[in-house]
Amino acid sequence: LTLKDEILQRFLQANGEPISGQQLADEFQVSRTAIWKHMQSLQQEGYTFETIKKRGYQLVAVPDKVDFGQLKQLLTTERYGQQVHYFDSVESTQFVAHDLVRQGAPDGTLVIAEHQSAGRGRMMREWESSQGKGIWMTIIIRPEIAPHQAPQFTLVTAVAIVNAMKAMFKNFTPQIKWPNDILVNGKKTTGILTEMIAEENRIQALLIGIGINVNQQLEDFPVELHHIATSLAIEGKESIDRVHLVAQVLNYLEQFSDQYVKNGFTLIKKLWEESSCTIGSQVRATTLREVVEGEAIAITDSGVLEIRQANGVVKGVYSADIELI
Ligand code: BTX
Repeated sequence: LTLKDEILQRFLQANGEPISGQQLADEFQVSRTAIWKHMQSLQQEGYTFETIKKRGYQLVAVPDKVDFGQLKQLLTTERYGQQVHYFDSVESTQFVAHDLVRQGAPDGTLVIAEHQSAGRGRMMREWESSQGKGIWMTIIIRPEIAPHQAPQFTLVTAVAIVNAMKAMFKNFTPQIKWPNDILVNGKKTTGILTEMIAEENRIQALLIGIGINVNQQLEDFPVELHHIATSLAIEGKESIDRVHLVAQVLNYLEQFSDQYVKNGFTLIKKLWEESSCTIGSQVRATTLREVVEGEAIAITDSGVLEIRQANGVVKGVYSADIELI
């Protein structure tokens, strides 16, 4: 721990009791000025201290940040989230992850940020990532699978997130919309972006980007997203501890990824279908080439969505935007 972290730990353990500058200076054997400088730097990070006359300083507010000491304690994983790269603000956690893959980051490395200035969805679409309100993260994984098995990882991830949410929240039910959204009450809370780095027939890494709207209120979203986006806090009517959700998602994700790599897609597919709002619905799928309308009847073992058109012909779509109609 750095001296700044030690000072912070002291205040966190004091449970709101004041501590004097002299006491800290004595304890850490540094000058009062040194203590004061570290406290100023903590203030800049969002910690608030009040001066209590003759008694010292009192910690009265902490910033709403994902606390990694706590994350480690909540993880039951062997690999996922065991290495963390945490940022206050980045352009996109996907970009950072690309660099880390080149530097040899191990399986399960987590990149997470409080804010993204250029968060993105599929096809370079913008992903709104406001400061401190959501979970903006990329997990670098290095599974032993062939490149054609990679797209299913979006579905594996969706199943993991939905299970994490169901374990934590009882007053709403998340649903998966094929291929990469999780909806609550028909609005989008979560997007998944899976990118693959491969050479010839071998996957080097998958970058699983996850964006979850957690503590935003409606006014935190730009107006053009008001009719499609929502947050877990809006739907659950309470603010949510992001660290617990990050941990749960990683715990389930490692479990389901390993399951998929070892035993194939069958179980994941069953779990996916149980939580899907797509299967059995009338949909309009817009692909790069065409628009397909009809009833979504199934996903195949390779993650393709099958749509039965009005003329009875069944078409498979690999990647598309889906509207439920
Ligand atoms: P997508 O292409 O399916 O969805 C993008 C569309 O979703 C946008 O065009 C917009 O209409 C809408 N949208 C934008 N921001 C939000 C939001 N916060 N909530 C709901 N809807 C929104 C989905 O792509 C994949 C998103 C992955 C985001 C993660 S965050 C961590 C990682 N880093 C990064 O840059 N992207 C991923």
